[in-house]
Amino acid sequence: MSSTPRGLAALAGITAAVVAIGVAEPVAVLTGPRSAPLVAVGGLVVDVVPEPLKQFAIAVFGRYDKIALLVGTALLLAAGAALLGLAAVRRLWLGLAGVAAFVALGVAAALTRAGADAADALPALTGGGLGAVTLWAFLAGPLEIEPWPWTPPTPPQTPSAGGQAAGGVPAGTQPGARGPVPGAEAAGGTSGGPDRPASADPEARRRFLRGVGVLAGAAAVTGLGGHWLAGRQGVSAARQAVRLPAPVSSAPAVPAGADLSLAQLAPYVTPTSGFYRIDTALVVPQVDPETWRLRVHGRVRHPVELSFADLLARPMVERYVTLACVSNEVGGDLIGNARWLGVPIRDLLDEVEPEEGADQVVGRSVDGWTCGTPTSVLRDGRDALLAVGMNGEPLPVAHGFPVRMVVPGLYGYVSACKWVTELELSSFADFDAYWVPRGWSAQGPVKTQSRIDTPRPRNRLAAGPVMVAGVAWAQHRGISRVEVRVDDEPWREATLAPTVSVDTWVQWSWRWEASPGQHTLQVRATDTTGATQTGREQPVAPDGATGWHAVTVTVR
Ligand SMILES: Nc1nc2c(c(=O)[nH]1)N[C@H]1C(S)=C(S)[C@@H](COP(=O)(O)O)O[C@H]1N2
Ligand SMILES: [Mo]
Repeated sequence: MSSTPRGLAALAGITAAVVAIGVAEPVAVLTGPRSAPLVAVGGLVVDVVPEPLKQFAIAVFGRYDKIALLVGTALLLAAGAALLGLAAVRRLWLGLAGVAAFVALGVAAALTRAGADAADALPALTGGGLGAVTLWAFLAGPLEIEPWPWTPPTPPQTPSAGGQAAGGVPAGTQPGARGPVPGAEAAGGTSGGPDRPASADPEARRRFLRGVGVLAGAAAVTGLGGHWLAGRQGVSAARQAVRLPAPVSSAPAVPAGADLSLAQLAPYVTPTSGFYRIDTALVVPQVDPETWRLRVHGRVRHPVELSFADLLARPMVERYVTLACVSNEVGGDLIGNARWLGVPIRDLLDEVEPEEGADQVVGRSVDGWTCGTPTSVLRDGRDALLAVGMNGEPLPVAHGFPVRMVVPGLYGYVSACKWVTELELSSFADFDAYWVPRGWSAQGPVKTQSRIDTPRPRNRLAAGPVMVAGVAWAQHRGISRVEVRVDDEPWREATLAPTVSVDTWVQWSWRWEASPGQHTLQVRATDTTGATQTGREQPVAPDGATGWHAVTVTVR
């Protein structure tokens, strides 16, 4: 029966952890969602886990990698808490030292987040404090369970003696057994010994389980309540109140025929709701436009600081730009095309006058994430924007509300800073942005790529004419040709749909006379510099995948 008290001890540890997390949540309503221990520790994990592991997580969990991380952190915490309970039932101080270690981890994680201040330690400290009290209550206090293992074996008891008639002190308790008394330890491993069945003290057991239920329930209520309150602190109301100004220069109209409107083909303009999302933020930063500031500073002659109103008062342009992620695999969907409204970054840089040699503009997000963009790219005339609008609406919170960067021709990790609050003029020699020390290239021009959207690998095709179609992109260079190949036949030129500009992807199509059997379709694109997409296969790290997208189908 010794497994029963062990189970109870583990349960005590887990309950203490639930109390700690549940108490920390409402405290984090005051100090900010990123100071909540689970989120803070998860964020620390995101920043420190080796890149291959992160790639593995993204590959395995895909869009759910963040949820997987939080669930994983919670499961590890639960396992650690169970072990703590087991340790604490023999040596209370061991359990409390373990709680202190967890608290130290939570505090360290919260304090090392960008922009953290001392108050961010509060959720972990309060949670840990009440977690420790919980552990004590179960193992030495009012909710006490029998220490394990029991030494020396207690003789069988009469029901009257086994209850807790004696003022809450469970009968049979061995005070020494839970203190740092050598005898208790010597008795370890007596699982075969004459343990007293836990059922001999059903009242103590019931009291214990009632304690677990009440505490875990109360923790769930405060935890969920805190979480709900934190959600109400979001900026969705502020976002809805934003009135976007009209652009002085509108986006060109999408030409008729730019969208072939085929069922499986990505639409020319990606609906905002379906736009991919990539960032390191475990909780989406909630940035109040009232208090938002943009500092343009560093190696400049005239640093400036702008409010959101200042930004909205500047001349705005609206442009279609296709944004792509460097982590997009060949054939992948981490790419989308939207209509962005924003202030040209070029004009701002002209005003602050970057110093000679300041060849990198570091975009810094409120959460500390950074990207490094070549100053020359931002000033070469392309439509690099501080964007406030996406597809005619204020930026969605997850896509960077209130302000983000969008730079045609560069992967997002070197250019598309969401929740941006600083543009710091620096140099590539002096500063490495977030992904660079993690093994990614400091320079991230988008590689010429193409994708087959229809047919799809599992489509059943009938012999005869089949519309093969997809998208191709080489932002800011533009696509001049797309070719398709069936098996080892010669490459055939596809038809390019019209497009708005060289800064967006283009749809392509090709009519295939399909014959029965299994066939592999391949696609490759050529940009306007005349360079044809390489067929050499390279992984996404360090600067973007290469290779030809291939789709194998069966025709009947
Ligand atoms: N603050 C912040 N901005 C960020 C990132 C990030 O992790 N944090 N990720 C970048 C990357 S890697 C990409 S591909 C784009 C994706 O933008 P989206 O989520 O709006 O599609 O955002 C960029 N901006
Ligand atoms: Mo990305």
